[in-house]
Amino acid sequence: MSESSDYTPPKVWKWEAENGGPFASTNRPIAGPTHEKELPIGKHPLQLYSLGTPNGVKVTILLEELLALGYEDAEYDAWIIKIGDGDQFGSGFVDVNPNSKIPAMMDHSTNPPTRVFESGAILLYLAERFNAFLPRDPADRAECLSWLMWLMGSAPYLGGGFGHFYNYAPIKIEYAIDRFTMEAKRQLDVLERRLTDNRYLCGDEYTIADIATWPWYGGLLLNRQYDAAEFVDAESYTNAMRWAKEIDARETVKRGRMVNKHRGEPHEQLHERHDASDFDTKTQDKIAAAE
Ligand SMILES: N[C@@H](CCC(=O)N[C@@H](CS)C(=O)NCC(=O)O)C(=O)O
Repeated sequence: MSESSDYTPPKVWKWEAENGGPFASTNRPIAGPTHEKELPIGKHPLQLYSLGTPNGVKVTILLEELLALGYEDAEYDAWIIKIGDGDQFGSGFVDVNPNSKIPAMMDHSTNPPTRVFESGAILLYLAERFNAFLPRDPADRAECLSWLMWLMGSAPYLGGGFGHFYNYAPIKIEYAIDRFTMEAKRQLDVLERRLTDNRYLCGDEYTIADIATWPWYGGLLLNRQYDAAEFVDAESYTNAMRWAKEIDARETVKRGRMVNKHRGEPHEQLHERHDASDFDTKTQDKIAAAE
């Protein structure tokens, strides 16, 4: 391993605006709003403020799954929060999520309305509210929540660790890439072993644990994350790959992935969703054709 660092940390770290790498324009060492901005509220009880990232699509996939099962109360408005533009620091968004990260959700069917932030908490809230995608049997439920919490604890090593240093960081640091590739591959092996004897993470049932995990690790295996499938030898995780492809083929997953997506193929981008018909009429290709 190359040893090349002439950096000695100062006694007290100071914030220099340019030291945040590609996210320097939005990264800051303090919380709280930067500007006043109310959030819009649409016609449905569930108001989602999000973006089509792995954390965001966890929620839109679950909502589309619930709607496909016939839970009409799962209809939702999905508003786009452009984190590259700093929308997550608007006062209205910070009121819903003091941590200034997507996804965040308001449920206006309660009085007063209920705020929920952290994608895992949103999945659990919706699964409990609709009594779906979460096993009822206590032992199965414990297994499912264990995998959900595993994902919530593990994904930051994949995104903030591996993805950041392999893909986004302005310099390639061998030590950091080695450390986080080791961990990402260890996590993939955890999944591989679990999915060797189980169709889904919690057994035979497709649950919020799969819905939370698939956008991260399924995305990595299917080469949608960090262009790193070859680097991590995705094909060697045969059972995790079988699981990733099976979930990828669900129509609900295809729809969920389109919501609040503002990059990629125009026909896959539905910037905002306010009605089920928006998938047919408001994708970016349709909007461009109508102009
Ligand atoms: N643990 C959080 C993580 C959410 C998160 O990291 N969201 C990212 C996008 S995927 C974000 O909003 N980043 C904006 C920022 O850090 O300013 C969750 O699961 O909801």
